[in-house]
Formats: sequence, structure tokens, C-alpha cells
Amino acid sequence: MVPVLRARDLVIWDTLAIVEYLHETHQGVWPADAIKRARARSLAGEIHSGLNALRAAMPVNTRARDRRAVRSAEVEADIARVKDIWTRYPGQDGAWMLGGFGVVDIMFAPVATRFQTYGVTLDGAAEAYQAQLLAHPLVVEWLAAGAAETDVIPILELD
Ligand SMILES: N[C@@H](CCC(=O)N[C@@H](CS)C(=O)NCC(=O)O)C(=O)O
Repeated sequence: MVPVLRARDLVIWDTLAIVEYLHETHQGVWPADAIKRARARSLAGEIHSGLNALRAAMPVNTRARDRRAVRSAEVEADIARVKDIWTRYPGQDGAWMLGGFGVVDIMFAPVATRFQTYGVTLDGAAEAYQAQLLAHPLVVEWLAAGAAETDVIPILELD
């Protein structure tokens, strides 16, 4: 499974374990302020272990467009929750989710690409945040790496 971080002899195979390792070895991974850090960890937790209907119905497929996902009531509720988060947090304290660009923004990037893939439209602050996230240099680099892949995973190719 991905993601995996290999750091010398160390292999770390869980997203939050990777983030915590990076936090212990680098500056600026989580917000410096304890309250913002707690909020950031709560939001990251929603991606790691929440928004389950959205994640199941809309597998990440960054190269695809105009794909149709079944939008059950549970999926719509998850989409509404993402819209709420993207309307409420960015801009409160700088352009990104909780101050500087960080873990929470990175963890929501695969949601931004899902909305592109499955034609989920946004408006207002949520739309602006999605566009800004998709234009971040690290996200652009990640999407370019995906575009260069030639493998296709059939179960992720919804019509
Ligand atoms: N707890 C793990 C879950 C990782 C996970 O589910 N990875 C998925 C993609 S997001 C994967 O690699 N799926 C490939 C597979 O199931 O074969 C984490 O958050 O890092």
C-alpha cells in the first residue's frame, strides 16, 4: 500500500506515522501553536479515518476526467463536509488551511483531485481553495508524476 516513506533503513507505512516522523525530524510540518496543531490533527484524522463514503465511491484517479461516481446520501454528506471545511478554515489565518501550507492541505489534495475526476463542482471560498491547492507546486509535481505513469488499475477506472 501507499504511501510508504523509506528513510535510510527505516520503512514507515502509514500516513499519520509518516507525518509524525516528519514532524519529529523537520520544522513546520504541523502548526507550531498547540491549539492549531490539535485542530490540524483532527482535520487530518477526517481524511485518514473519516469521509469513508466519499473515499469509497470516488477512488483517486488523477488522470481521469468526466467519471461518474454513485453519489449516495452518505457521499453527498461527505462532499458537504469537505465544502464546509474548505469554506471555514482557509483564509482564517493565511491562505492555507491552518496558517502555512502543511499536512492538512497535503492530505486534502487527493480530495481536490477526486472532485476534478468526478465533476464535483464547488463555489465561493471552497472553489478558490481547491484551485489554489491544485496549483501548489508540490501538488503540480505529484500530478505530473502521476501523468507520467502508464499503469492502469482497472478497479479504479469508473465510467
Ligand atoms: N492506513 C494506511 C492506508 C493506506 C491505503 O489504504 N492506501 C491505499 C491508497 S490510499 C492503497 O495503497 N491501496 C492499494 C491496495 O489496496 O492495493 C494509510 O493511511 O497510510
